[in-house]
Amino acid sequence: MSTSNQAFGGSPEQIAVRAAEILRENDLGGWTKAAPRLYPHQWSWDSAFIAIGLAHLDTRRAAQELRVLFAAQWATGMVPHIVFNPAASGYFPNVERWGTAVSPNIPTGMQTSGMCQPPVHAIAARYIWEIARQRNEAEAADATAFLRELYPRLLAWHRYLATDRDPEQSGLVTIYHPWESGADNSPAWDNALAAITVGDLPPYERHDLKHADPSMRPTMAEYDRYLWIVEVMKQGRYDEATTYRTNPFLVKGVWFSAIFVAANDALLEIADIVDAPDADRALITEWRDRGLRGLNERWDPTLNLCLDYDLRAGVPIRVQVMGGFAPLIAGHLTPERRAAILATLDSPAWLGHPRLRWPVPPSTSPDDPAFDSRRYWRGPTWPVMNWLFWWALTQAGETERAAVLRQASLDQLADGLFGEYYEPFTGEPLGSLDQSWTAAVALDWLNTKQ
Ligand code: 2M8
Repeated sequence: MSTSNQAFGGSPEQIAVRAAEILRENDLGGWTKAAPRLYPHQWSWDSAFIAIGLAHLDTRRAAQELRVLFAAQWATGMVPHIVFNPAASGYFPNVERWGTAVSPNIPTGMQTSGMCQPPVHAIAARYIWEIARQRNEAEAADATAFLRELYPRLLAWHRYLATDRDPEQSGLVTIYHPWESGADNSPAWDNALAAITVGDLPPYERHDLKHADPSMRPTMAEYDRYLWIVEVMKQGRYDEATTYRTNPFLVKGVWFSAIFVAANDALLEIADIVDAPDADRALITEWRDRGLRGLNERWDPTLNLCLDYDLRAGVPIRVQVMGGFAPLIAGHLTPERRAAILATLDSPAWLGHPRLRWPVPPSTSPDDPAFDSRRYWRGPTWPVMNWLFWWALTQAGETERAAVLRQASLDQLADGLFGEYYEPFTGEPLGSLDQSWTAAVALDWLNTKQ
């Protein structure tokens, strides 16, 4: 791991070389740990981004990343958010604390958490195939075979999200836990967490505080609630219907749902490549269109952002967080919505903020009262999220904006430290260094022309 950036000039070539090295260092043979020490296991959405970066080094190895993850898919179709490495210790909650062995749905012999993360996987699988096709015929043939193999699993994963996680058929995915959002301590979850009464919680020791500065991590009050939700889910044997009835945290997550829309578009393309039945295509189209309608209903014309919805409290969550840009990620923008969302993005509350070190989106707007420039998902900028914005802008044909964002993101990474997240005003790298998904997205930017 680099502890100093003194010998690092920050040229694109140097960034690419170091990014590839990090992915190699964090490679545990067919799968990649999310970070050298803080995250020693395989995380679901990290893996998808990692596969996108790996594809530029070795498309077969990239495919293997997703193959290993999907081997832990539950019988319900859920792809768990952590696949534990039995050889690693030092992360909490560990598999014993999760107690997922109580579920009849976990695959035999697997050690996983009992919840999920945003479904970037179909986007990643589609990406691998595209890159393989540009390489040579042998790689393209292997990538097509890989898509054939993964397609039924991707379909089951999406079916799970569209049914078990949306019994209301609202088009929006219900999340059971802030960890499922990926943006763990976002201010979006503050009220929903505050409303939770923590019951009889077995004692615990946090390991994350040994590997990261506690002032940047979620608070103890948040952790108590994170672990209490896990207790409740465990008591219900991770049964979906039970969780829906008993879970103290039940939120329609717009960022998650938007990624699901984009992933359904990718899955439609995969369905074409693998000659899937027309009935599948009709189903996936229905999920996608329902998602777009659901997001549309959560648009807030006063904030010009899309808002999460707290199902327990029955209220929209009025905060200015990155998730509000969900319609941009989902795509299929009407001219009015495009204009509105880009105006928000350019405004002083976001990319136009005068104090930003680089014009990359902070996880929470500096204008929001809950903004905290150093604490995790409450303000810092996340290179991997820059990538999602860049990708969505590219998909939307906003090539100039995408190019500016790509360059700003690479400027941010010129320190060679590959931070998990960055202080938006000073550009200081924070959290874990040599974070895998940061290295992965750098590789993608440096191998893409725009
Ligand atoms: C963070 O989440 C984990 C829990 O899942 C943690 O804080 O221990 C989040 O940033 C999440 O989005 C990410 O997938 C994970 C690994 O990078 O770390």
